[in-house]
Amino acid sequence: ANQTRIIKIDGMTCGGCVASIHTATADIEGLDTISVELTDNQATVTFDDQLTSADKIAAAIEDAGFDATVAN
Ligand code: 9UX
Repeated sequence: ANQTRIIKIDGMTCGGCVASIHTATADIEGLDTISVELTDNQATVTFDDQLTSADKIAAAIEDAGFDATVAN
């Protein structure tokens, strides 16, 4: 099924960080959309839960150097 989740992200300070997160998540199979909200310190993601998970997406953001926590 498709899910929408919010991932809280610490460590984003400029648009370059937003771009880094887009790059870090671009190849995740099953991730449909990611909206990185810099001033809210979060990203809203939609994905197919048969192919990926909020935890996997958060792990990719962590690998890019940010602190990412699934919020809901
Ligand atoms: Mo901006 Mo972010 O100079 O990883 S790119 S702070």
